[in-house]
Amino acid sequence: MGCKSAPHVPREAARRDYSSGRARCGWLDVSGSDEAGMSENNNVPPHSAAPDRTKLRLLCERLVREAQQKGIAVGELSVMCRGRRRVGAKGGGRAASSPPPSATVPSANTSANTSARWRWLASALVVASAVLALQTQLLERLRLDFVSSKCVVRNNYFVMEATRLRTDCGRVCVGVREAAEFSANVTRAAFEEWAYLSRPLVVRQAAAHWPALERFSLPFFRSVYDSVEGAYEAVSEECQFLPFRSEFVDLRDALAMHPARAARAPGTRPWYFGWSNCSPGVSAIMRQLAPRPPFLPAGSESSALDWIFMGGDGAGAAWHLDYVQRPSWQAQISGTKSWHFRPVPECQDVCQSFNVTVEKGDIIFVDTNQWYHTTFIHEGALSITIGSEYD
Ligand SMILES: O=C(O)CCC(=O)C(=O)O
Repeated sequence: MGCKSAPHVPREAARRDYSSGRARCGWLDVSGSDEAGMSENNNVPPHSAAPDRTKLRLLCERLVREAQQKGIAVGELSVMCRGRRRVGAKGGGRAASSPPPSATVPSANTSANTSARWRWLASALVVASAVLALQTQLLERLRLDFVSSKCVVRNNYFVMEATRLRTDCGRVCVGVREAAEFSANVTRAAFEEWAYLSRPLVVRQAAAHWPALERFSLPFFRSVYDSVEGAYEAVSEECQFLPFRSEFVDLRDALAMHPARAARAPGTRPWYFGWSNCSPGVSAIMRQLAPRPPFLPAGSESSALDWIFMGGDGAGAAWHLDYVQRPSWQAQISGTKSWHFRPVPECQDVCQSFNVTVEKGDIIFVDTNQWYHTTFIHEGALSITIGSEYD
């Protein structure tokens, strides 16, 4: 019928119309969405005040006339019209014998409304089930947390600070301006006098002969954890992994870092992390290479838990106070690290801050429950330490 396709018809509508052949133009005309086309092709004034029925009757008469001129039977025309109607009424089509177009508009609207309502209902259902699933997951996590937690109130700094025992400043820090220093040949008796005073001590070169100095490295720890069955799981399930400022999610992730980054090649991101080891298999290997300091008081080793810290250079652990059971020792296996100590708040008026630097082979003793502390790794070799608590 020679209708122009309307430039604003969306691509999808246009495609549908092309696929339905002749029906496309008639549908556009009858719906009145292409008034220019109707005016041009059907001689019905574009802004006629004539009611829809009159317009349609005129259109029908013209159609029938044209059909007759072309030798098309009225019945055939009616079949053609039926085809056309199906296209226009997509989603709620009616046969040609149904009421005139003006009457089909509300019906199309009704079915459009109904399907919109169904769509809305379906979306609401999807959102509701997603919220429900999330809630169930959260509740399950809370339940597991509660069941698996050994504490009624979970640890956090406010709770721990509020419940920590006040420090006896006179015993721990009054008059302390530096770490006490001993040489590697310190006797057990001499050391014992200082061991529980909660004052930082360094025994210089006490670990200098440990095989760990030759063996400990990131690839070494990776091969040990890779080879001992359940070693990574023991750390993640029963021990602690401290990523500090790195992005590592657990020990496996940290030990699997790219070799260039592990070697701290220029342009790679710096890293520092620590973990406690709960794998007896790994502990047995490490203990052969890093035995306990021989001058520790007899029977003072009830903790089987070793802590390893490695990385550098730059910041190590941030300022913190620990809430552990006992004082700790830490052997510097490689690299150089400075410790900064600050008295706890109740002692700040009578005690002072100070630093100490430990070198490869030194062992430091710190009551980390009594001194705020932070660490800094010096440039040069990677810092690797191993340590434990003692009592
Ligand atoms: O070795 C380090 O860098 C941190 C150690 C520490 O903060 C600790 O043992 O509490």
